[in-house]
Amino acid sequence: MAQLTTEKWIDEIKHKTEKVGGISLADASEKDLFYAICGIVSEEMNKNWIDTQDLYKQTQTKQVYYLSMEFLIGRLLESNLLNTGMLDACNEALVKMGYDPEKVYSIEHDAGLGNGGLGRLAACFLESIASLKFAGHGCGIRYRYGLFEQRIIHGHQVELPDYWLKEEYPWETRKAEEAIDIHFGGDIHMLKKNDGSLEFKYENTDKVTAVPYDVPIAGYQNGVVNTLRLWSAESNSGTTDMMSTQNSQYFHHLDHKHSIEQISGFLYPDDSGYDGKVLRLKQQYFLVSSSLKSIIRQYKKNISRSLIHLPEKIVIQINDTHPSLAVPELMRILMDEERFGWDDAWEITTKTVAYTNHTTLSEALEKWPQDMVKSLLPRLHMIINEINERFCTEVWNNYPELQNKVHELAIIADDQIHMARLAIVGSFSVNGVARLHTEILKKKEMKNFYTLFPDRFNNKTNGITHRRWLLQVNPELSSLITDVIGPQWITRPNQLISLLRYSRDEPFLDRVSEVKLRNKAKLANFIHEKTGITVNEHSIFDVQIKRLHEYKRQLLNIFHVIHLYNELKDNPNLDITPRTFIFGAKAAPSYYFAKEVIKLINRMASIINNDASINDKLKVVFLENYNVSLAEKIIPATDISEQISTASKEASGTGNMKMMMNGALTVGTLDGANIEIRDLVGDRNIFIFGLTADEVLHYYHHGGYVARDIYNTDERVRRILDQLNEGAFGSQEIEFKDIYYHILYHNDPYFVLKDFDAYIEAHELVEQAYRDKSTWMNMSMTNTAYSGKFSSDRTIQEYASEIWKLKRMD
Ligand code: 26V
Repeated sequence: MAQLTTEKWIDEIKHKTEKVGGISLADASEKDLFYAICGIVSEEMNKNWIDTQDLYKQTQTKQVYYLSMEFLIGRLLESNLLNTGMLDACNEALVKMGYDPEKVYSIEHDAGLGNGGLGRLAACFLESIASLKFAGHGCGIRYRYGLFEQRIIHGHQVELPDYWLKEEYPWETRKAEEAIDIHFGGDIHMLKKNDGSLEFKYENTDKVTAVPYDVPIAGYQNGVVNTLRLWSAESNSGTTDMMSTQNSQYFHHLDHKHSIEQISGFLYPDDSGYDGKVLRLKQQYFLVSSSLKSIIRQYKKNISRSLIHLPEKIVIQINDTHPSLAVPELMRILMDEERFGWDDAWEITTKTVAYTNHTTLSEALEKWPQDMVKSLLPRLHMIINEINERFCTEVWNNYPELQNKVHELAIIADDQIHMARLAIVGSFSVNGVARLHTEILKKKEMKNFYTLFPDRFNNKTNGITHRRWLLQVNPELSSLITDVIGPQWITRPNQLISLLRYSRDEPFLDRVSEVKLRNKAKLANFIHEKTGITVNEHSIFDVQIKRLHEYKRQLLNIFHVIHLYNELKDNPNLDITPRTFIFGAKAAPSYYFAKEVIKLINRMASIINNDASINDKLKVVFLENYNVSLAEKIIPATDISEQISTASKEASGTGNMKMMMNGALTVGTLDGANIEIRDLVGDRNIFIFGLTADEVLHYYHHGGYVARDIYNTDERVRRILDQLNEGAFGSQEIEFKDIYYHILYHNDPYFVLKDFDAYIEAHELVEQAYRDKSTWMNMSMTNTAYSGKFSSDRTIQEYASEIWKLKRMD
């Protein structure tokens, strides 16, 4: 891409603010500069955007569409500058003009269109797809409200709406002329035609207009610009036409308009518990129908009028079951609109759709009540019924050994539609997101389906874009890396392995450790600014940042903190390395227990941070409103990465990869991708503790764990639980009693007490290791060196060659 010099940048910024914004540079605010720079970058990307799409058209190359209810993209300005090769010059220009680039970039409101790992993965994938020159695009929803903004008030989580579109969003282009009509409800009439075929007519449907807003996704300095298409729900009858009608009609019309706009109104904030809300089902169909229709429209325009060869040119990857209505919707389009018979339509559909599973937690598995689907999507309901009938018959006739399992396999059972089963039956690929997770799917959770379709199942261990999560967020470490191994790692992340040659090079490690210290000092400043808490940058920064969920066991972490606090109260002279425990976590608004844990963390923070006798040996910080931008500040400053889920529960984890890449050491269970991290770095370079997945699953199936036994025998545990029960940390005695009861009377379903001892021991090893700086830095560098495997470039390369069958565009 054209390189602007620093001087040229200053001219361009001046031109944009004055000529386009109508403000003289002298009066321009940081916000004015932000929009001016976005304009310059957009112009630069637009040229390539058009060329890229032209190229795809001309070459008729196969394209992947990644359908996802979530794209957690965060801010885009800095990454767009980086990927267009303009970051350094822009930074220099801003500094020359007397501005702090970071301040200017932070004007951008995070696009928080996701809950957590699943949504951030989708964003990392888009970056890698473009950087590897694959023809691939995202399809999602342009929610007017993203994930709620979290405030901590008196230690409690309070949710505020995230109206991220309050100010103009500089990266989107509204494509009104490409709008699509979506139909809900209505009556279906079946007509028998002369040739014996059936025709389905829909009447009295509710029509919703889906308007696309396109966001460009730039590859890393390669001229590729792909598209993230976000759909917005609009009602197409104008309000002004209604002004003259009767009052009551007018209000009815407004109501109707409002209910349509609600479809893309807000992102559901719950990434744990499935909840059969009709609006969520509407959102899913809205995404699926508008995306498929627009994909097919383009296919017809650019490739062929007939869809018979669709699977050769198009692949649709569905991100969890949320877009799994893609299966019956594609069937509907092929049969009712394109006039294919069932068998051909089924063949095309099941060769086009591929499904990724992201969780085995039973409470997150989607099931929709049949009645709800029937009234909202009558034609899809008929098709799902037919898929189910045919599938069950096939199992019954051809798999005698599964005859007694038909109820567990059936897509419709007990009046519910099981979306994971629909997705498996209707697609050609089913993948898990880390080795252990895929094994659990095959051997346990989806065992019967694996018997039926062994070739469909495959693993694609997650990854993260190292360009954002190392190069962009940790520029100083990145430039040290480039100094010793050259810049090729930016496009060939496996080359980070060459860092092993420097993992005992003391002068190099000293420089790396100085960078870490500066990153920590910077985070310490930020913490002070935001919370008033003073933290020591020489303390161990021990970090747990992720959604708050029982299975992720923030409770185990805070029990460790309470334990250390108790020890220090007993023995104030205890010689421990100072620690700063940093938490960031949002709880689903309706998740009572998760909110209790947030309260407990905040309460311990205020007790410990204000206890002079602790002498600054312990600090606890809860940073509110954890999001992508906050993660970018915390990760480069992390020493210890807490990945302590109950084994078998965390499908993969991706925060673990981000922190490892930035030189943090993992304290973790043998769960998700932690196992693959351990396999690479070896036991010496990671702190593994606790039950294995097999042990956890064994307890679930056969019993044998009694939490109270641990309470009775481990006095450290008893002390903590008694403190909670007796109100030692509560402002009233009753506070935190529920945690006590939950653990002892529900028998500690996530094995917090069971793993407590091993966890404490792991942290004692952390403490010892930290005392020997050169060992620590060697371990840290070893982690960075092996982290190349966890680049999403590797993951995407695997999807592309093993599932999508795409070739790079070079
Ligand atoms: C479920 C629901 C249900 C109700 C409404 C909203 C909603 C949103 C998301 C989900 C599914 C959550 C599944 C998920 O996020 N899984 C995470 O995926 C990551 C990427 O593969 C993986 O690293 C994490 O381990 C896994 O928990």
